[in-house]
Amino acid sequence: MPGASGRGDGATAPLARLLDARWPPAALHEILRAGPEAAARAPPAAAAGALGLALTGVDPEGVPALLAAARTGGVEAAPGPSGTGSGWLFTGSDSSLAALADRLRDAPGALEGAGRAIERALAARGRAGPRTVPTAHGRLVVGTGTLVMGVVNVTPDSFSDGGRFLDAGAAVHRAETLAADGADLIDIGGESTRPGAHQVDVETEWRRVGPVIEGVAGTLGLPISIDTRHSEVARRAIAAGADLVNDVSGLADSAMRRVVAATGAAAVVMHRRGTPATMAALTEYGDLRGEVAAALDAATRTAIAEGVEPDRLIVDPGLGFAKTPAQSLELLAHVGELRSLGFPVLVGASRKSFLGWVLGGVDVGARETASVAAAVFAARAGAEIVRVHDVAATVRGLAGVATAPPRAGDRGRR
Ligand code: PMM
Repeated sequence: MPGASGRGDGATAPLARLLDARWPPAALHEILRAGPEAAARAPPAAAAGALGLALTGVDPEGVPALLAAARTGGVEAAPGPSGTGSGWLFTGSDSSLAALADRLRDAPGALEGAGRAIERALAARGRAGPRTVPTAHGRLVVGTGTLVMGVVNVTPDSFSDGGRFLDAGAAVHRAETLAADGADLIDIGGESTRPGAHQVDVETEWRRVGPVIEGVAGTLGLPISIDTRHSEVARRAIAAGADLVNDVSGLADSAMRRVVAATGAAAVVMHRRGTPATMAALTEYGDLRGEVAAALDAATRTAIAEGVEPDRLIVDPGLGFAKTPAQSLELLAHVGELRSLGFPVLVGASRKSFLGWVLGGVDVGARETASVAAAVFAARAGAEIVRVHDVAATVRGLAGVATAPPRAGDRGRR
């Protein structure tokens, strides 16, 4: 990702994240094993009481003034988990943290950004109701009930459905089935991202996805997402009717950022390290949640600095991409923390191997119930969009989740 490599606009800018301590990974482990009903009973995202806030990227010179500002307002401060000296944990009420943000705005230069970062996290916590994400040809409306993104992989080798929809007619039919099952948007991909998968060239990828996008755009009545890391595939897909770009490389390529900015496509910025061939060896993190959030923050800032409109961006922790099963579980348990970045959050847990691990080693065909439980849990935890293969079962599971007003009316259709 742009930020992960230190490139981009202010990769070390202060970042504040409201912590989500309600679901330790062990508790989530049990919820996923128990199934969707247990997930639907998990406490909702917004809880009352003292808040924990992690602040990273603070200039060390500003730390004495930062701690003094916290003490003045009755906010408890302790060194953060990264152990780098630049990470701090604050505990306080909503109002005392807001007052801290105010005080930091008046503090010397190094801390002004910290004040803005805290303000942004608090604003994201308080945000409720519908929000419009403009896309290349229409819009998505998030915040009126969790949106279900149905997956169509036009590949010979995806881990979950590889080879089933390689024929364009079968893939179009699959998209129509997912739409009839209640999908709110359809994600079409032509390159497998399974660990160890080989990369596909642009022409091969386009031969797979082009006819499918042409076959569904404008006829399904749903926004279409192109799952690609190739800017040229994204460009052609948008010209053929795709609305958003789902980029598992997190807009790492400047050409991709240019395509997104020029076309007005919405974009999913996913976190990963390396490539499918190398990612299994890139799972060392000092502060997993903090590093994933910081990389997504840096990637979105780079995109915005290059002309992508902020309200077109969606972030995704990238479960399974350079994460061990335990790390994917931890990110899912705390996925609501990513809302502090200020963008809608998308989660893709469906059929992934960490669910097989949670279930004691079952293969991909036996992960549907846990996949639905993961989607329901993600919705409870604050994700606005879930990316799934089993749309009908997910829609049924989500029907019992009160994240927002009932799923009715304008749910993102054009
Ligand atoms: N996972 C896969 C592919 N694309 N895109 C996003 N945004 N998030 C994900 O988690 C994600 C993705 C791998 O799953 P698949 O092979 O079943 O599509």
